Amino acid sequence: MDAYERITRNAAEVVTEEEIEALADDPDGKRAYVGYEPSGVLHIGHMLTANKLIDLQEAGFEVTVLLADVHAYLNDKGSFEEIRHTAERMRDQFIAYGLDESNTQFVLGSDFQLDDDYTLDLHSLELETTLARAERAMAEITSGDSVKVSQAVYPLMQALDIPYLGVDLAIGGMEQRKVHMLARDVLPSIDREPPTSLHTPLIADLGTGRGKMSSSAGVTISMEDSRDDIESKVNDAYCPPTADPEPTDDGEARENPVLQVFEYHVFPRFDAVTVERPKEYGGDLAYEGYGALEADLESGELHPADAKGALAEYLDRLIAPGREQLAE
Ligand code: IYR
Repeated sequence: MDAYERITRNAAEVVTEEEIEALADDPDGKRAYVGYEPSGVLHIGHMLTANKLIDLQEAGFEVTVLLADVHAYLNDKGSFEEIRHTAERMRDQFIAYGLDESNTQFVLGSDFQLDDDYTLDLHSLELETTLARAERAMAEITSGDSVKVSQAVYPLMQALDIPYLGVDLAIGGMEQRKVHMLARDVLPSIDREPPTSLHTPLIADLGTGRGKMSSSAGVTISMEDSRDDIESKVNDAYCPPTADPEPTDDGEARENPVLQVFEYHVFPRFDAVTVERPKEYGGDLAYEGYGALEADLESGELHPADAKGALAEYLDRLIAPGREQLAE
């Protein structure tokens, strides 16, 4: 796999292709980053962007993980003290999950976001941005009904993080795309380059295949889950024998979350996947790529129950090192 393919595989969107091609031509020493509001326990949402960071490390990038404590505070996630404490626990879990420790820089937002220069640049961006635009950028990040001033400041700080961290590429889930588009528009007003970004897809709720899997609602997988927890959540998952399920009766789109987790979590991290089956049901199946597994589920060769059994096994292998870390 060449560098461009590795950098862009499984991405929902890159902005722009030409800019990513230029980075892929000479990735050594280039820097990519993701920011996370500290939340204590890594869950499948963090793991999706972390997989992309691992791809980027394999392609030669250096990686920064921003533990966005000030952002979490602005997004009403608790007292600053609590958030700080939580941030400290996350670092080791990322390493246990598979980020290359020698090549990952962990930065707390508060290490640079409270400096004078940053604050003045932030105020310049505030002057350049309407409240309506800031609010739109945050639509998929915040959940509260009323918009606070803090939530208008938040995306501008996220934009400013990019030049202050000196990164060449910003990574995030699709819910971050409007913040990155805002960053492209406003950073030139303070003589900074419009940033390049790459967005990972959103995975549907494991239980229903609707909406997006999140840590706050519905069924998700976290590093706190025991093997039994994983098995029971995966066993109860929505998994029709197709990658393209019918919408619900009320017209809501549905995905197959079991296939999505195979595609975005399992295959990027394992060279081959074996589905164990008793001899009388045809014996084990081996897959070297996601496409063949999807095709077998659709044709009926692979039964959803057997796919789920394998999914639980591989998810457990991904999560076990972090779970042990948490237990210490
Ligand atoms: N908005 C992210 C957190 C975040 C991401 C980046 I990239 C930053 O520079 C700062 C914060 C979230 O929703 O978790």
